[in-house]
Amino acid sequence: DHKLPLVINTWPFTVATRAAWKVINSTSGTPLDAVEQGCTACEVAQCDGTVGYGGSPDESGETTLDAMIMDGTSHDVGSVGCLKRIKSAISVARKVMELTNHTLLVGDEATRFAISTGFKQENLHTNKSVGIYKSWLENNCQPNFWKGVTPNPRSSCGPYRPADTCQSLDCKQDTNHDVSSDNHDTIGMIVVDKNTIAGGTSTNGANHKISGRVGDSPIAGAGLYVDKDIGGSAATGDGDVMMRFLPSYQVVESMRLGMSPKKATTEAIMRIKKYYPHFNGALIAVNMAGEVGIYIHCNSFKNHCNVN
Ligand code: SD4
Repeated sequence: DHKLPLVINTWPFTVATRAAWKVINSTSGTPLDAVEQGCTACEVAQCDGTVGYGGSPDESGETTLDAMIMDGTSHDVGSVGCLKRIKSAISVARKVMELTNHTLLVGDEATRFAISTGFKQENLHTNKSVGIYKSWLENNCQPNFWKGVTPNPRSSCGPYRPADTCQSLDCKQDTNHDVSSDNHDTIGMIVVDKNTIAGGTSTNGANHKISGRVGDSPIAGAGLYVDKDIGGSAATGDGDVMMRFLPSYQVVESMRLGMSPKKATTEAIMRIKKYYPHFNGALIAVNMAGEVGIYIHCNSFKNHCNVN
């Protein structure tokens, strides 16, 4: 017996869940408002250092943000990728959805759009992000996202060492990504009430990404997908790998064919695992009856595996 309304999100980001719940439980609250407020709470709280400002500096030391919001009734989507110098990524995404005919704006131009709609431009650095960046520079700039040796005119370190000479275990996996349970947490949130469904994502991406990198979180069908006739799904984890499979769309389509949320998330993860056995990632899903399913692929996400 599942009760609506319902809020689910990735990770134990209860500050976000509570903020969304407060909105959806009020008389005028809509799932879209709840998603925006929920993800905003995480951006303000800098959940796990991987949502909002002050986390995951890229190769040049800058924090950039990815976010998306989707309306399951109209099928409207608004997204920002590699958003710079603006803290409220999910709210800018909502402005993209509501004020424009576009779906995704990126980089400095997304910043310009945000400023034109009233957002404040701010530095996203914190002492913590500067510290993470400095220690990375001091540790020979281990190239997280390059395949092999790369002369590096792009940042102040380099030339890079080849990935296979590094000592860490991660280097021996199929991807060079710096993935640990501390470095890959997106908020993906879905809110369902008896009328409709909405979803959102927000993240500062991956530590030491190549400047300009956009992950899965702002890509419809990859980081998130919602459909009022079926339900919704959201992803967290190694977005560079996961976005190749549009897993959130896959989950919703599997549920459309009759799979439970649990089975659909399991199946979508298995498709990725077949090609990338060591990737880190998880999917959450809910159908319009309020039935929930999640599947976590355990690698460095292993601390979270007991919920499978
Ligand atoms: C990304 N998927 O940018 C995001 C990060 C993440 O759990 O979800 N971490 O690749």
